[in-house]
Amino acid sequence: MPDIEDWKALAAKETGERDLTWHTPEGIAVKPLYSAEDTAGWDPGLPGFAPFGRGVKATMYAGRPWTIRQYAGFSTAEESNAFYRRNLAAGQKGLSVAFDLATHRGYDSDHPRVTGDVGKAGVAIDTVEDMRILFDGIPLGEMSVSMTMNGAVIPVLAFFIVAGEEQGVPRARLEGTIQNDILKEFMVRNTYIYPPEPSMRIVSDIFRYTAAEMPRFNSISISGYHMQEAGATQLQELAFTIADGMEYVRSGIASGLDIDRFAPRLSFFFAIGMNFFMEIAKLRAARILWHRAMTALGARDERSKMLRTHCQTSGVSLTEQDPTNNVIRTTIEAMAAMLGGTQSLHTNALDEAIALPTDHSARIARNTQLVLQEETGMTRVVDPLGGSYYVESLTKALVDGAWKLIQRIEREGGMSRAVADGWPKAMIEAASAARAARVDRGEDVVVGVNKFRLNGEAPIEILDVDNVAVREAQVRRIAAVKAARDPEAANRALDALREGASGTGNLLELAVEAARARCTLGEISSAMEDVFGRYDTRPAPVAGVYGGAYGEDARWTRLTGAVAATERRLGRRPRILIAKMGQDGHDRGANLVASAFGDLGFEIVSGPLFQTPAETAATAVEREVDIVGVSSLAAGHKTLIPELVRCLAQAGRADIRVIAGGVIPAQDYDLLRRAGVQAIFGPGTNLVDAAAEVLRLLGHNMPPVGEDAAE
Ligand code: MLC
Ligand code: 5AD
Repeated sequence: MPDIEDWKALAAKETGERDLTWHTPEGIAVKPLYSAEDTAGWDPGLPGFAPFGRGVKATMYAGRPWTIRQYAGFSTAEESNAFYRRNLAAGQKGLSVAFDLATHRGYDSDHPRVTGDVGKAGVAIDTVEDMRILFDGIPLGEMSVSMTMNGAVIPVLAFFIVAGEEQGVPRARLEGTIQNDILKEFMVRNTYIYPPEPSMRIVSDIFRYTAAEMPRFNSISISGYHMQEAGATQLQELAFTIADGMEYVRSGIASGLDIDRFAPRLSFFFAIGMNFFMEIAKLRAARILWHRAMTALGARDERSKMLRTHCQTSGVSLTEQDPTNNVIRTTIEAMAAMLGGTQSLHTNALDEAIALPTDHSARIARNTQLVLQEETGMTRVVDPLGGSYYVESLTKALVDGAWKLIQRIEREGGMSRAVADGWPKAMIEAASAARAARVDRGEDVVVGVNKFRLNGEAPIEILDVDNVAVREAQVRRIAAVKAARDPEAANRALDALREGASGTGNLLELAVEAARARCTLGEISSAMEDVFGRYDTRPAPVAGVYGGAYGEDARWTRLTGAVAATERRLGRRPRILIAKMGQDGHDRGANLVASAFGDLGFEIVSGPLFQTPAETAATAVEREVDIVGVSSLAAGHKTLIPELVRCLAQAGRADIRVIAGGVIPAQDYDLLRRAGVQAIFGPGTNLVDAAAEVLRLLGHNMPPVGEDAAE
């Protein structure tokens, strides 16, 4: 019988001693072969039994397949409702609501800060009436509904409860999940409203209310998804998510709740990217880690220790270029989610890098799951990869690696503290910059982007929401709701909420009263803001990681030389304002550009989040920048960027150049160019190419793109 030493000898002959070890971004050394000796002493156990590595149910999909739960929402409640109904008729099993960014940030659609955002990245919800329309004809006693809401979680959950009530469904029968995960908002997603402390109180108030009143409702969806989207490695995603979960449990206990009263209804949410086996192992490791953490925190009920999760295939792995490749990527990721044992899944649409899904792209995304469930036989066996030497080894490596990171967090005072200190975010941003450099340098291949790229592509059909029309419709409905309500009852409810916020009243309970009295989302949010204040942060891009990856690279050196030449000509370093406008808090792209350009020698002004075009123009003028680079990921670009150009002209500074980057469909390039935008960089842009283009705009004599690279 040949043994592993024989294999090594044979392998060395095949490769001439080449080292085939793959060092993953997680810091795991993946060998080309795994065998029994890698899993010696490791027992994965059985599904349905502690510590649940192989799954939380004994029969898993053989007993009941995962929930096909597509995340969706756009425009008005009417349009989204019609979309949900079409999808449910075509095989979708659960709902998952995407709200627009105005709603996320606690603004009614008629607020002047949100003109670019209404109805764009999700559905606009201002009042109970909108919520009723959203679920019209969808029986809330039978359909489980997830709502991705964190900032304005109190009014949104209150509207949902009252909409159910008015459908004749008592809250005790409502099934679903509220995201309610504020810690990761401060770390990566940025749709917070209030400072961290009152935000954590809101989470506990929701635990308390749902534990008492809504036994079938999951009170939180502790989310790693957005960390991976922001560039985290799978190990970071895993560790920070479990550590977030532990922090929430502690804050629930601190608010006086018994752990086993609320912990069985905590749920999780992970991203599933392209490292197939790592993702499968991540879900298995997550369950083992949660079981361990909850045992340590004193849970006795086994259900408190069961990690149940939703997964979404990775948005950031998808490309604008050659977008049909996205169908392939999403299929592979969906398989990893299922082989990892997810409870619920969203598969992304092929137009992910450009716009929200159309009926057509949403159908392909949904059918990916239907085909996996109905045609492959893969659901018939529980944890079919259990016992795989490689998968079990990876699972163990992730458990050990993540536990170490979790222990560091715990030693330093828990996740709230770590988030306030900012090191997890910085760690994620460093991983993100390193990944961007690997892709830009061609070390990590992205098919159709940095290898096998097509020459010239026709734009695909996309969904475009007319936010002006949506806003007008919402403004009319807000006015009608306000006209029909009893103003005194509304005021009383808002006063009670304000009082509860300064004292110890349950905020959700008080908001349910306000929702019944037809107070709007903006009114409920600002009543709490009166007491809590609104939270603000400033981006702090990392330095040295992106540039560090280039070392002595010839093209990099030419570009830093060009920046230095521009500096001599201008008499100071070229200065760029990296701007975020509207309620779009996606700052990964902005921070990446800031770190890469900073490493090249540009002077970076990182603008605050959530600016109006007038505020951004004022910053540009005040800081005397040469260029404003607008990063837009939430579809506000057609409204906000032309407005910025107008504001700069009004200030007499039409000479400050405006460039744009992010999720901007090719269909909109003409409109932006006509408005005065001088360069547009879509998803997948090589940052060194972009910097060359910017230097050209600043009058440096750079060879055209492509030629400077080939010099
Ligand atoms: C399941 N069940 C079984 C079974 N499998 N019973 C017997 N045998 C089996 N094999 C039972 C369960 O116990 C449960 O009943 C019921 O069936 C439903 O199964 P589930 O596994 O709980 O599934 P589901 O209801 O879909 O809940 C999944 C969840 C939940 C727990 C992960 O939290 C959820 O739906 N999350 C979705 C979150 C989401 O959509 N997020 C979108 C984020 S997008 P019982 O009675 O035990 O409950 C985003 C993007 C952005 O964030 O940034 O905007
Ligand atoms: N509809 C569908 N999918 C959405 N996503 C975000 N908003 C919507 C929406 N309104 C998905 C995208 C994105 C991830 C965060 O969630 O896939 O990358």
